[in-house]
Amino acid sequence: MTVQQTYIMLKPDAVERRLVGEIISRIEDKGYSIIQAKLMTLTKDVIADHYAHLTDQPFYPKLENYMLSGPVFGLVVEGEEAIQGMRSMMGPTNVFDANPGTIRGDFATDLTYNVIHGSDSLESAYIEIRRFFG
Ligand code: DAT
Ligand code: MG
Repeated sequence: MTVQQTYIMLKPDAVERRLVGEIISRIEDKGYSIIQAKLMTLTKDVIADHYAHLTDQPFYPKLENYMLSGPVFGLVVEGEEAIQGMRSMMGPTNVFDANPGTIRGDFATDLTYNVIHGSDSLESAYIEIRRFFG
């Protein structure tokens, strides 16, 4: 068991739908700590860095518009095995496979508008925390 930090981002639909408190409650109830947090408005450049693995995809313009559509709430979450733990709490990328009880399973019905981002590996957590918190 290792204490890890992961980058979590509550996407524009989560902020607009006032789900921030509910989702933070779930993270804290699980036993993780929030060690940094801020509301931010993203730029096209930051979005392209963050989703560099997807810029060639046909759905990228929609994803970019979505991420530009309002502020996001970025968090650094810390806890035992927090990277995989948060991915489990989020549910899978495909919301149609996301079980009730997961954040995407409970709050999302659309592949793009899926409420939450979480780092998927130690390496991406390190890069993403630096990208958004310096
Ligand atoms: P995740 O957010 O689960 O880490 P990802 O990094 O593969 O998934 O993709 C980033 C986001 O891009 C994802 O949250 C929603 C969007 N996305 C991924 N695949 C998609 C698809 N086939 N159609 C529409 N949007 C998609
Ligand atoms: Mg991802």
